[in-house]
Amino acid sequence: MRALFPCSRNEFNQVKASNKEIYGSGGDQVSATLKSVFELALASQGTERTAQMLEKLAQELRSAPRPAGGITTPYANTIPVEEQPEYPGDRVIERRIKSIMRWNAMAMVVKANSTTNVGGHIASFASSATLYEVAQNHFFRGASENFPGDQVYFQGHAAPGMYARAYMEGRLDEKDLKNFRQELTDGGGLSSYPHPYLMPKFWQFPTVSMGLGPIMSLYQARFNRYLQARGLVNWKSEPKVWSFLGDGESDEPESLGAITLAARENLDNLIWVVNCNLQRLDGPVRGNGKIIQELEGLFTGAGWNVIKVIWGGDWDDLIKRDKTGLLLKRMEECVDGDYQKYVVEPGSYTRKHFFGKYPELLELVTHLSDEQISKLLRGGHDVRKMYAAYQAASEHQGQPTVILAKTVKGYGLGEAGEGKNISHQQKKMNEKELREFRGRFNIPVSDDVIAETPFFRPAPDSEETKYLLARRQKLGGFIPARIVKPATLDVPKADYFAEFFKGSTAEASTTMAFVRLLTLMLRHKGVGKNVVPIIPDEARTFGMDALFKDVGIYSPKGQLYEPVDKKSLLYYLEKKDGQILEEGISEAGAMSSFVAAATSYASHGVPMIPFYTYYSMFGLQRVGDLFWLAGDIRARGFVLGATAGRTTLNGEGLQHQDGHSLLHASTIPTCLPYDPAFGFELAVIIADGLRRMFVENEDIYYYLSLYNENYPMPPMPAGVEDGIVKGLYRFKRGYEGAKVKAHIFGSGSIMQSALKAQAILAEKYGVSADVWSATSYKLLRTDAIRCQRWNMLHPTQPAKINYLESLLAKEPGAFVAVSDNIRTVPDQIAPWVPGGLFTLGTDGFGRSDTRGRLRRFFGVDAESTVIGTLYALAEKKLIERKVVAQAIKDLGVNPELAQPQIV
Ligand SMILES: Cc1ncc(C[n+]2csc(CCOP(=O)(O)OP(=O)(O)O)c2C)c(N)n1
Ligand SMILES: [Mg+2]
Repeated sequence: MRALFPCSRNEFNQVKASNKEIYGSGGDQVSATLKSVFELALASQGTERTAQMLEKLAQELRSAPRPAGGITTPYANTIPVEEQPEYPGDRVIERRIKSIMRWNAMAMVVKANSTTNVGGHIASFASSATLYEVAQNHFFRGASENFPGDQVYFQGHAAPGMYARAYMEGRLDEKDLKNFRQELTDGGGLSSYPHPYLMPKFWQFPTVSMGLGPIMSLYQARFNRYLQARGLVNWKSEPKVWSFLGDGESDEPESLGAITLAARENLDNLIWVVNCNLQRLDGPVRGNGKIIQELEGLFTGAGWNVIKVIWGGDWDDLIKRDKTGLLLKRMEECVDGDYQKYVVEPGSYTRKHFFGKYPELLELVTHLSDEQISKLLRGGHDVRKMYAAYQAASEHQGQPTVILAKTVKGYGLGEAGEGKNISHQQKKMNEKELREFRGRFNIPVSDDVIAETPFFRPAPDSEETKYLLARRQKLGGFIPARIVKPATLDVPKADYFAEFFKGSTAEASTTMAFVRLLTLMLRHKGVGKNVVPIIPDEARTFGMDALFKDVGIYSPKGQLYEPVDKKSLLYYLEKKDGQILEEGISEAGAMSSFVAAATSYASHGVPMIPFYTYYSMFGLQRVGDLFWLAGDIRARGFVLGATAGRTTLNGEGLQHQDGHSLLHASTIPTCLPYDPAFGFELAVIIADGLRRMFVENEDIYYYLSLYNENYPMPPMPAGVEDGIVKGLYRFKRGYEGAKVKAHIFGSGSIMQSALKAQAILAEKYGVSADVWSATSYKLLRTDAIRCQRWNMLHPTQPAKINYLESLLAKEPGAFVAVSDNIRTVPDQIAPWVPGGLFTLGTDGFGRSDTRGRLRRFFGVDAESTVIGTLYALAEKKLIERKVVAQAIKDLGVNPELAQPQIV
């Protein structure tokens, strides 16, 4: 105290006593004491020094342990001017480069929309150009020997800016830019947003579905730690994962839903940059509040290192000269709606309404013209401020960092769309607006061609091009770039799973079969270490808990406690190099981990084999967008929807009983959905998947339904492997010599109904039914569609026969499908089944009851299958209708049973 304040303890106590009167006693005594210290500091040290001391204390406060919850600091830059490092780049050249990029990014969108209506965005990149350029010139590290490169998640709507840079780098040419969003034109153009599926050498991470970029980047950073902890990589330095997101994007639950994980696991390899241009698509993000403050509170509470970059260097002098504290007060008072207004109104407005609120503040800006006031930079447009933030973030240890950078949406577009509510959708500019833009950024485009918005690229030997290339060369190469080094795995062939081909009389479910298969995979000498079991808090449900002890649960902290079940053989083991990713109750998080593991072959040149097993109802239906993204990002791996089947999973009722995931999975172009009925089918499918993905390097992934119904697992009939993989094979023929023939397609657990129906039909109705296992309706359909299209376009050539036709063309009788999924799943193949397909399925909401009652209710039990088959035969006039009526009576089926499907 003495050292700081040249006052006696007596003097201090006097001030303290008077403050105590104001603040009262008890808890408030602390406030009184703080206030006393503050007043004395102010009196003895002056405003400036006191402010510095307070800032230091605020910094300490930020890193102090605290309970979860929001905490904010003043609406000021986190990094004080004194701690701002020298800018290492050539600001003049960098500005010229950036200006050219601004022009080309804008021109690309305007040009495309002058002749088409393909859309595009100008305002997002206009606001974030500095955020990217500082990182491109000084931070993003490209891949090099023993270093996979920093992983950067670019904000999807800023894609034109990334193309504009790649154009200047010489990676894209004018034709590419001209065909922005015209991928089917003239040999192909650039994809609208980051899509690795469409531009596999350029984009690494799809981001444009808001919220998915942030959550994936977080789990990517964690997966990088996992790979290191398990000794699967040995990098010379650790890559940083950068994620750029919009402030509006932070509204998505996925964006913020997992941020505590990043802090808990000390992911200091993760840097998020939130482009706080205060606007989203329709209008302000938080017109009545401050998004930066709100996010600061959330991230600080979650344990992140928060760096606010609010004010550009132009403000430093004003802040310094403000001895009253009124400037900060005014900054705090204004809401984001006000700040947006200051962008669209002239400087005179800001003078009057922002500074003019207090005469002292007006004084502060008397030396500035209105024009200068209107140009006072925001932090996110100031390269020195951004550099300081990136530098601090890169060096920060022990916590992930979020940089909250304040910018202007549509920066530089002026009247055409700077800070306006319509800015997001601005994609056209008239000649006057183009001239203004050109003037503001000094682009050498002449008046006579400006209306055509020509692209401008400095010559290869220009200062700009040389500078730009030298910077990227120094940093290891271009970003974004998706460089996939060829790598294959020595995966097991089908015979490794021979035990499944023998079958077993002991009852088992396909889930149990899968767990056994996964155990075999984990024990495999060649690729066991590449297996990544991922589970969102459901291992016990699936009988996978034995794996906890076998291979351990990944935890960067190891296990700091003794697990309650330590005495049991299979206790809950967490360890630093654990193999299982136990994600807790976060399907979005688990799916993000799946994506990280499933793209490890591309990101790191280390193929991994993820098996993500989850409660099927909470997968495609809940986080379907991430499944879609897994296709785009070229994921390779297995997802397993366990507890599948609207009637097989009984008891759990409406919200749990899944009968439609297979249909959802069918909509994803690179996903192969399978519905195996038996252990041997599972083994054949997985062995084939391993070969296709990790030997043939196909960019596909698998979705398999797993069920929890126990029944004897039969041995594999001879020669069915090809049919299993293609989607249909004859599992069990009906008896020979019958007059009436039928065919029942079963799949998954409901195969049991098909087999029982086969026996009843033979015994009671003299019908010989062949039972087929339909392992994948989607694959059958895809094959049929492919042939159909070819035939349509080659009408004079011999028609191609699809797989289904080749199997069924000569089969007599009626065809019936029975499924534990909605009818649309089997109906996918109906057009190609000779004489049509009669389908039984589980349309409608599930109910809690026994399996038997549920199957009767939905009409997919053995008896209903018999009736369905007889009906299909009667429809074809192969039997008489009265046989069906008799069967309904014989089998005790109530014909007036309520229909489960509503509307
Ligand atoms: C999941 C999802 N919902 C909606 C959209 C449509 N959309 C595209 S951009 C946008 C606004 C973006 O605002 P912000 O995140 O603040 O980005 P900015 O362009 O302002 O940087 C919206 C709603 C989307 N791409 N993804
Ligand atoms: Mg925004």
